[in-house]
Amino acid sequence: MKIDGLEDVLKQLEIEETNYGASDGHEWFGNGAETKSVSPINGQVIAKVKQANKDDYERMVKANREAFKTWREMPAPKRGEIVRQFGLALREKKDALGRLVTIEMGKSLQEGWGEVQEMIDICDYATGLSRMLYGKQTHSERFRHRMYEQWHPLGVVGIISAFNFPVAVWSWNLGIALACGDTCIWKPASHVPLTAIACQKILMRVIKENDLPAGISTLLIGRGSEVGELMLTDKHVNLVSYTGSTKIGRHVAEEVSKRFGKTILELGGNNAVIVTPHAEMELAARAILFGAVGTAGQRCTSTRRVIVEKSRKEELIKTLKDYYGRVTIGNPLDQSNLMGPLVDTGAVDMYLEAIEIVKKQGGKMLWGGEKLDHEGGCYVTPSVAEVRRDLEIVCEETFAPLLYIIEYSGDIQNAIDIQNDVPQGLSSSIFTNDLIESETFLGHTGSDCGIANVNVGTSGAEIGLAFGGEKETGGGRESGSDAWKLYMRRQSNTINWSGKAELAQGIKFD
Ligand code: UN1
Repeated sequence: MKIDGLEDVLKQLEIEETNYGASDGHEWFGNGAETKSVSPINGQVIAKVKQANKDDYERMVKANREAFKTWREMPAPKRGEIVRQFGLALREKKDALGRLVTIEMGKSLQEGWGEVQEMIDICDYATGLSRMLYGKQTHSERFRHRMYEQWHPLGVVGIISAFNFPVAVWSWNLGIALACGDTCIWKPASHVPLTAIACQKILMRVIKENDLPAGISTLLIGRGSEVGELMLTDKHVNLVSYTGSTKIGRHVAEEVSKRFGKTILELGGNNAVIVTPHAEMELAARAILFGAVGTAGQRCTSTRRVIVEKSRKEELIKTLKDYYGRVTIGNPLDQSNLMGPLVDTGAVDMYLEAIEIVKKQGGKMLWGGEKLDHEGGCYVTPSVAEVRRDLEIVCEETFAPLLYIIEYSGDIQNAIDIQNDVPQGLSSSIFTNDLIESETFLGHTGSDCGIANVNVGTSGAEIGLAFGGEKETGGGRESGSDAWKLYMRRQSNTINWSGKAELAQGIKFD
C-alpha cells in the first residue's frame, strides 16, 4: 500500500529525505545519531532525521537565554502579534500539517486537522492574552501606601511533548509562553520528529519576517536519556512542561525539583463516564464511542471506564455493541475510516498483553481485541470488557482502545466513589438529565478530576479552560483560564508615597 499524497505533503512542509533535528530558530543542525520516522499506517519510512547531541543542546539553551534578554523587553501585545502571525501561517498549512500528523502518528484525518485547529485556537487565545496579563491590586493598611502584584516573564521554558498530540500540546505551551515573554525549547516524542520539524519551519518563517533573534523557539530532537535528561538538570531551564507517562513524570518532577525548577505535569489519565438511570442512552453511547475509540484510545483523556447503573447495563452494552460494529478501521487518511492504527508494533503488543491480563484477573471480554494484519500497519480492533471495579489492571492506564464496563447500584455517590477510586485524576463525565445527580457529581464530594463534564465525553476539551488533572495526573494546568500564571514570575510590590516611615502590623521601632 502507498500513502496517498505523501510527496505533496512533504514538499509543502519542506521535509527532505534526510532532515536536521535541531534548530535554534535561525539555522538547522544535528550532530547526534540518525533516526527514522516510520508511519504506523503501513510501516513505511517517511524520512530520516539527524538528531541533536549534547553540544547541540548547549548551543540551543544558550540561544534561548540570549533571546530571552530581548524578548522579555518587547511589549507583551507586540509579542502577541508574533503569535498571531504564527496562527495565520498555521491556517495556510492546516491541510498539509494535519495530514502529516495523520501519516506520522496514525490518528484519523479529521483528528489530524482538529489538532492543527487546536493550535490555531491557542494562537488566537494567546494573542488576546498578551493584552490581559493582569495582576491584582489591593488596599494597604498603611497611610499612602500602594500594593499591587505584577507578572514578569519567567525565562526559558522546556516543552517535552508526547507522541499522541504531536503538535497541539507544544503549541499550548509555546503560544502562552511566548505571550508571557518566555523563550522555549521543544523536545518532541521520538515517534513524531517530522511534524515537529514542519512546525518549527512554519514558525521560523514568522521569526525571519519579523527580524527576530535566534533562540525565541528552539527544537531539539534527540533521545530522552541524552538531551531530555540535560533539560531536567539544567538550572537555566526555568520551567519544564512535560506531557507523558506517570512513571517518567515522577522522574521529571524529582529532577527538576532538586534544583527548585518549576514543572507543569500532564501525566496519565484513567477517565470514566458515569451512566445513570437518567441518562440519554444515545448521547452517552456516542460520547463513549468517541472517547474510547477516537485516536485509537491514545489520548490522555480517552474514556477507559464506564460506570453504569445496574438497570441500564444491558441497554448500554447493546447500544455500544451496535456502535462498535460500525467502526471502520484502516488507513486514517481515508475519511471513511473512523479508527487508524496504533502508533507502533510495541503499542500493539502492549494492547494484546493487557487483554490477556484482563482475562487472567477475571474480567470478561465482550468483544474486540484482535490484531489486524492488513496493510502492513499497526491495526487492531477496539475492545470492551466487563470487569469488577477492583481489578488491578483497571487502576492502570492502558494507552489503547480498551474500555471497561463496571456496574454500580444505589445512590449516585456509589458511582462517584468507584470513579475516584483510581490513582489518576484527569477527566470525567456524567450522563444524566437529573439535576441532583449532576450537581452531586460536580460538588465537593463529586469527581476528583481536573476535568468534570455533564453530558459531554471525557476527551476533546476546548482550549479556553485550564487543561490538566489531579493525583497521579500530576497537578499541572495548561492552555486557557489562568494557566498562563505558571509561565510567569509573580512579584508583590508595596510603594510608600507618604514620606513617612510606617511599619506593617502597627510595629513601633523608633
Ligand atoms: C492529550 O491526550 O495529551 O481534551 C491531550 C482532549 C484534547 C487534548 C488531549 N484537547 O482530548
